[in-house]
This record gives sequence, C-alpha cells and structure tokens, in this order.
Amino acid sequence: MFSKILIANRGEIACRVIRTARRMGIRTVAVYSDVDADALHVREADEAFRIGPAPSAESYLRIDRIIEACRRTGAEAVHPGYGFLSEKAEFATALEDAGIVFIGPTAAAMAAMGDKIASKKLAKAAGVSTVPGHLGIIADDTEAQRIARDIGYPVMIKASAGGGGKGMRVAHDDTALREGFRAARSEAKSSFADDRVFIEKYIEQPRHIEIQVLGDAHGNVIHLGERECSIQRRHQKVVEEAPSPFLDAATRAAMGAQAVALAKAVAYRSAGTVEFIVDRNKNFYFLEMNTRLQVEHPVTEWVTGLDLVEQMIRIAAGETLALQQKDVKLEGWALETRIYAEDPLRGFLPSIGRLVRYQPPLGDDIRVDAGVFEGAEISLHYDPMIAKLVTRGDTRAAAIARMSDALDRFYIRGVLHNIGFLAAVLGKQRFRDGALSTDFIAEEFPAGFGGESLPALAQETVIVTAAALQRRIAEHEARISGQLPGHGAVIGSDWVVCIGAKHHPVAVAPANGDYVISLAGTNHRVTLDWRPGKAVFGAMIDGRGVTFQYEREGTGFRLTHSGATISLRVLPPRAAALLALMPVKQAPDLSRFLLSPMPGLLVGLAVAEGQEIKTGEALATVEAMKMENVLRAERDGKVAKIRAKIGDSLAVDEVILEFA
Ligand code: MV4
Repeated sequence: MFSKILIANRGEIACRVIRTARRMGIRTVAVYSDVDADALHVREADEAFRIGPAPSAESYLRIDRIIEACRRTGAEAVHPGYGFLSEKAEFATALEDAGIVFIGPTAAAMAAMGDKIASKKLAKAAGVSTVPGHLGIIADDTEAQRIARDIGYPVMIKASAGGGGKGMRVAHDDTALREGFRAARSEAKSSFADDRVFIEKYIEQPRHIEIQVLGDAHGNVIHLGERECSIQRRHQKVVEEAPSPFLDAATRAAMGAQAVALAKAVAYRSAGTVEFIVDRNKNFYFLEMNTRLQVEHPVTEWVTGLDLVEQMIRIAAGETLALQQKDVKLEGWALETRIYAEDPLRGFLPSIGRLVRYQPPLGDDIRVDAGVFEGAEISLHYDPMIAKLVTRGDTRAAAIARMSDALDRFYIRGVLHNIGFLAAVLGKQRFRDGALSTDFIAEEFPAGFGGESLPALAQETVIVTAAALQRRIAEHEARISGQLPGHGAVIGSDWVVCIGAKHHPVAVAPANGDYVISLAGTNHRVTLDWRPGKAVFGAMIDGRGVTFQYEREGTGFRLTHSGATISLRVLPPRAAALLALMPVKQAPDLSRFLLSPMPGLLVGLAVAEGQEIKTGEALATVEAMKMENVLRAERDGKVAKIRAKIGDSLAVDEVILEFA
C-alpha cells in the first residue's frame, strides 16, 4: 500500500479523498492555487504544495506542476478527483512516465471512452445496447438528411467530442435537420476543434440512469447498481438517488451486465460509470462512460456500504477486488442534492462572496461533503458548489423526508444559494411519485424558479409559529431590566399576524412553556425551540415537527420553510389597523441605469459619456465564469455618466452607467 498520496484537486472532493486516505493510514499532500492557500483541503491534508495562480489553466490543470509537487513531497500516487485532469489520458501517461501511480483507469481506457463515436462503436461491439443511428463520417447536410430519414424523425445530432450538451441538436424534420447539422458541426469545431458529428434516434423524455462499475488490474469487474440522475438543469445534475425508483431487478441486472461487459472490453480498472438513457418502456441505451469518480458517488456508497475512494486506492495499489458480484447487496435508499452558490431567482447565476454563516445540518443518516467552512470565500475561479447533502432511509419516502428537513436546517448566509429551489423540487408531488425525466425541471418550473408560495396548510403553520415567536420575543423584552417603574411591559394576548396586505388575528396564551394559539376559531398547541439569536429552530405544532429559519427584518421577521420565505410582522391589533393606512413605498426607477446583471469583471465599455445610443447597441461587456456577456441598450437614448471603469470587479446590480 502507498504511504503517501497527492490529491490533484480542490474543494469537497479533495477533502473527501483525504478523509479516506487518513482512515487507511496514508499520508496526504494537497495542492493549491494562490486563492486556495487557506482552503479547507489545504488545512486537512498532512502537507500542502503551491502549484500556481488562481486560474485553473495555471494551477490545477498544470500536469508539470503536479508532477513536481509529487517529486518534492515524495507522493507515490495521485488521486485526481473529478473535473480538472481526472479524465485526461495524457495526465495518466505523464504520471506513469514519472514513475507515479495514477489512482484511476489506464490511459488507454480513458482515451477509448473520450470520443463518443469511438466509444459507441466499442459498446456496440461488446454487445451493449446503443441508440439506433449512424456512426460513419457525414460529408454534408444532404447526406445528413438521408441518414436522418433512414433513422426516422425525431433525431439527435451530437458532436463526437461533445459534452455538457454542447454541439447537440434535436431535429423533428428536414429543415431543422439541415440547420441543426450545420450548427452542431460549427459549434463542435469551435468548442472542441473537432467537427465530427453523428446522428441517432432521439429518445423522448428519457431518464438518466448510470451504472457504477469497479474493475481491478487482474481482469475482475463488478457493478454496484445504478444511480438515477434525471433531475438536471441545463446538463447540471441537481438531485441524484440510488437505487432508481424506475428500475426492476431484471432491468437492473441487464444494465449491470452490459456495463460490466463494456468495462471488460477496455480492461477497465478503477471506479467508472456507464451512463444510459432509459425510455418510458424501460428500453435502455448506452450514452457514454465516465472514467472517473463521479460527484454523486456517495449515494452508491450508502446503498452498498462500500467506500469507493478506498476501492480506487486499493485497486491502484494492485490489490484484487475483495468482493464478487454476488457479494454486492443494495440496501435502503440514498439521495443527494447539490448545494450551489447561485441565485435561483436570477437564472441561477453564480453568487460569489464570503460564507458569513455556514451551518450544515448534522444527524444520523445525513452526510455532508463540503470543501468550505464558515468564513471561507466562494470565488469566481472554480465551480460554485458549496456542498453535497446526502441522506438515507429504509425507503425512498424516508430518505426524501430526511432530505427535506435537512434542507430546512441548512443555514447559509453571505452568498445566495439554491437550497430553496432544492426544497421546492423535493416538495413536488411528481418527485415524490418518482415520475422523473430529464425534462422534470423545465416542466415543473416552466417560468423558472420564483421562490415557492406556501400551500394553505403550511400557511397556517407559519401564522401559528409566527404568533408563538412574537410572544417569545415579547417575553424576553419584558424580562429586560432597567425599565421605568410602571412601564414594565404587559404582554397582551391579542395579536395580528400581517403577511403582506393579509391580516390574520390570533389569540396567544402561554401553557407550561408552550403556547396555545387560537386562529380562525381553532386552537393549536405550539412547542417552540427558539430563543433570540437562534437562526434555525424547530417547532412542534399539534404534535407535528417543523423546521424554520428565522431572520429579523425591520420591525418584523422572515421565516423560511420548504423553499418558501415569508416576510411578516406580528402586531397588536391597534398597530395592525394603522399599518393598513401607511403609504406603500415606491420602488426606485432603475431604468435610468445600466446595472451589472451578475457579479463579474468589467472588460469592455463600448460607449462614452454624452454618446447617443440605439436599441440593441452594445454598451458594456462583463466577464463572469469565463464567459463574456455583452450588455445592450434596451431603448434609444443617451449616455449621461459612466460610473465604472474597465478592470472593475462588479457586484450584481452595481451601476455601470447612467442614461440621460
Ligand atoms: C440523448 C437524448 C435523447 N436521445 N440522446 C445529453 C448530454 C449527452 N451526454 C447526451 N444527452 C442526451 N442524449 C438521444 N439519442 C437526451 C439527452 C439529454 C440528457 C441526457 C441525460 C441527462 C440529461 C439530459 C438532458 C437533456 C438531453
């Protein structure tokens, strides 16, 4: 076994690998870029080595720097995590040449699976079910059209070098086909410097189900069942689970056997994943093989009881797989949600900044894989994932209930995040029914995510909890010493819970530390686990436990539960009556300003002060997440004042210029 390994990655996956290595008695080396000098993976490793400045291309993607780090620290092997160099055959080869073990597949297996046309041919030859289609070179759009008609519409055009949906088009007829063929080809050429595309039957409303495999260096390959990852947003996985609510034992066994056959065909060693799409009739088709440890591997670990990183390390050290297919038992259910620093209310743009508060939920059957700590910074340079939240249960329903509650308890301030969106996904009846497909998010949130509104039942829960909270606040205020004689607070029993223009009168009575709240003629008993300063609290309402997040807001507060945030005030009846007479504050007119729609760097200004502008004219360019975003004039006008300069770091909604 190795005595020291290096982790060529950052964030949660670097921390995850370090954790297992430590348990195995292996020393660990972290590598870091300048912005990561104080990152969690650096703190948790036994030693750390700087490999360059912030941009990945100058640090985490530098093969030479990583090999130098191994040499300097004496690391015998490298775990690549996911992303970065994890699927670069060239990296595996370079390590081998340097006498360092790559904790992953062989360079040959990575190369064979790196190209979609080649891997599909390989899969077909290994007896794996593939989508009907054409794998030859296509000369022009006339030939493409002939092929598409042969296959039968709808078809999908895919780039051989593609990934993440790039260079991919659906066509339902000849016109769309010709157009899509040209578009896919030119996108493939500019994105991957490889314009080869292929055409296959389009599978409508598929599920994405993948099989985890493990192979050793002695020809043994087993599979560890499936993960269902159908809940995606723009090719970004959002929720994953194991097992799939859709597969029966026979389909699982058939998919598993094919995944093993494919892995054997390339003498696969290490952990790998064979991706399939599955149609509504449970026909399944190979899509691609990922030759790395995947983000969502924890759900497989929980239903199999295995540690995949440990397996990868043992395999890389030359050990024979300690288990055979018959030893693999799937037990219970596991779910994973990915917590991102992003703003779901603004089209999921990344939200960077400091994690002013970070309190993940703790408890049995909850696993949080994170690479951050309270006070850490989420930067523009890397993936904005904050953590992976994993829950398990004996049944799918139990795992979902635990996840919903864990999301309610996950407390993050300082950056925006998608926890409310995740809670809303899990709250959908269709999710609970397991009726998943890759179109789930587009169909369930057709207008995007606007923050959930609470169903009637939850609304009642919020009102009752708010009333009890206000009573608790009043009790604390009444206890404050130094009040003038005769001015000691008297706590009334009648209150009005104001949510927007809606006023809900309540009567509140203390009862042995609990409260009895009377709302619309019904009494509710509330046990409140809250004191001032507590941001996450539990309430027991008529015997049912609910978790809320609490935040003061002006003279009122905000309660968050299950993806919905409600602003409210609890006032004495007289104050509530006056509130209705208060003038409503007007929102400021922002149309006079060009605001940065995202956090980023101002890299271009196309206009000058005093310049007349026409609708659609480019005004400024903001770079964010390696993409240049051109901001254009929404109407004709004139530039009055320029308020930012090139090179400025812009916050979201920061003013770039003023119109006259
Ligand atoms: C497909 C498909 C339907 N029919 N191929 C998307 C990413 C790439 N790896 C393959 N993808 C798809 N290929 C055929 N013949 C639908 C998708 C697809 C998809 C697949 C898995 C997970 C999410 C997806 C979202 C949109 C489209």
